[in-house]
Amino acid sequence: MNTLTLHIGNKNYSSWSMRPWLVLRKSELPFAENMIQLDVPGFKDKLLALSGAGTVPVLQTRDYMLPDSLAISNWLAQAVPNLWPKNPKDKDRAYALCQQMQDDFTEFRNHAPMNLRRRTRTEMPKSCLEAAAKMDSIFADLLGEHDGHFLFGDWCIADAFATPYATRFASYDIPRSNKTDTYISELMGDKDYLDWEADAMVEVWKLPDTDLVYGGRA
Ligand SMILES: N[C@@H](CCC(=O)N[C@@H](CS)C(=O)NCC(=O)O)C(=O)O
Repeated sequence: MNTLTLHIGNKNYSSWSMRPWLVLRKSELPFAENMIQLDVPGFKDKLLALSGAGTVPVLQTRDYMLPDSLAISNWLAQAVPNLWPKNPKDKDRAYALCQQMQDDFTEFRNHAPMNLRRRTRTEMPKSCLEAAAKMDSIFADLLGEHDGHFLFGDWCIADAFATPYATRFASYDIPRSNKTDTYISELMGDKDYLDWEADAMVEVWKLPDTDLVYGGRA
């Protein structure tokens, strides 16, 4: 029996849920998943029944419910080695970058919501493009600094946090450097990501407001 259950939102849209799900896959710990359909009547009560945060993801461990994608990822990193970079300086930087990816880039997140089914060439407002360019330059600098295909060399939690952003660049065809473009292909070619994406493609729930942003199709 699995002792871990990850409570998540819809796979097509829930960027926060995707991150710890990818970390769990990389941890190789067995886990069950429970999907809660978001933005339908009664969904908030279901989230509040899981934890006071009232959001997903939530990791249900043997003893307690742990909300927040970074807290969950860090819990897993304490259970399993090598989910953070081995070099302590890089570990601190990777952690800080995850926090920045959670809190910053609001204009990018709001204008280009994660929507894995979407592929459009979209005219985005300047504020969105500026935030995306800032992220592109952070990614390109880190990729230039480290050997390997990922931000800190080997795959780590920061790459899980970057993956929803990678999909936004791809969904709306947002300009990026060659380095970042290659990195996006790496993240979106990952076998665990592809499993998540395959589930998203067959989901029947739709969020029309999200599908329609900047000329998308319902
Ligand atoms: N900081 C939290 C944010 C989680 C979050 O906002 N999750 C969204 C789903 S993508 C949610 O639960 N939204 C429902 C709501 O806020 O009512 C995390 O990293 O887990």
